[in-house]
Amino acid sequence: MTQITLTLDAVEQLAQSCLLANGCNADNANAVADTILQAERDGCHSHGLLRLPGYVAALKSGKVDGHACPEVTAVSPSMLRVDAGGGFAPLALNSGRPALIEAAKTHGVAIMAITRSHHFAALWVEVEPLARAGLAALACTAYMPAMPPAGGNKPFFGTNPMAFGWPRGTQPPMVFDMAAAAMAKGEVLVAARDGHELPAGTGLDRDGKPTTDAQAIIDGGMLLPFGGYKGSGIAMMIELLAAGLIGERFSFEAAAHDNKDGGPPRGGEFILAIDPSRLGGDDWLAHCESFFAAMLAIDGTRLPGDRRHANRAQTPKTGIPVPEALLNKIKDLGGQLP
Ligand code: NDP
Ligand code: PYC
Repeated sequence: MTQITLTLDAVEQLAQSCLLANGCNADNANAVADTILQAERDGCHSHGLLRLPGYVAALKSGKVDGHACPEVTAVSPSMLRVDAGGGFAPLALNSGRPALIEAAKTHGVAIMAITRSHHFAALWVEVEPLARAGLAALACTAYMPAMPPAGGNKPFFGTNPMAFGWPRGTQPPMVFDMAAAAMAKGEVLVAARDGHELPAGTGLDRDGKPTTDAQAIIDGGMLLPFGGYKGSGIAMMIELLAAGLIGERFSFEAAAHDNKDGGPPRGGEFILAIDPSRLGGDDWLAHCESFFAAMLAIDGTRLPGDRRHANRAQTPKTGIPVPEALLNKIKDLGGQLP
């Protein structure tokens, strides 16, 4: 596969110009392009430029409003609702974040519910700023049916990611971010594109047989929850938090209403932010740092997010490898390099 190396600026401009060319206003284009840039910068290629054709498809079909203007309302002093107005999630997140941080600092804990949004991104991008603001944060969202509940043979839960961020004072926050599926669908798409075999236990083919062939999962197969019934339970919890609790669509409802344009379906997101200084005592930070130190003293361990931070330090120097075929597709869709 031929790859072209782009600078970070070029990635951002490519994404922005493509979104602007397909019906986003500047606020929406900049918010989505920034999310794509962060993914590419940290080496999360499954949720970077790869997603741009899907974003564009949703704009072209009219499913997503590229001019959406999110509205933030306080349901109670510690509960915020952001009505994304049928737009992509990144602008809704940016719009609600300052009020969420303020409410969590004022009341110790706060929730932000995002509704009428279209989510196609990695979740660590969303909890990291909250952890940088000194808050513990949990975010989750549902998707469209991609895996069965434990024991079942029909996709019902989305790949349903969940991210957890923890503040670490002057150090970068710890951010753990995982799909409830054994692997994110985006990673399966990348593996199929690059011809990589998947680990055993990732999914089933269209006949319900276990497979390590990424293309077989995409072609009518399904993913499996990570860890059997445990991942299935987490996926169910995420459906309840990101749909039931906030009055948005469950994955099976999202699919029933989706126009199948390949872009993100309508759905919701649940974000919880907690101020650790309220319950953890004056020394909560040092106490938790001693926990991380004890954990990392065990040979072979690392913190979740370390891989991304290592990439983040390198990519401004090395640039971003983009498959030529993807770059050409984005150019065909109106994306322009500087
Ligand atoms: P991974 O399985 O690659 O990684 C899950 C987490 O485990 C990461 O925080 C990762 O950190 C950490 N990790 C991996 N290896 C180790 C290790 N040896 N020691 C400690 N921690 C480790 O991610 P998934 O495939 O589950 O998900 C990929 C992305 O897809 C996520 O960002 C998720 O938000 C996104 N997604 C989005 C969806 C949506 O609807 N918008 C749906 C599903 C997924 P590190 O990154 O540093 O390796
Ligand atoms: O990787 O499973 C995934 C995914 C779904 C929506 C966005 N990413």
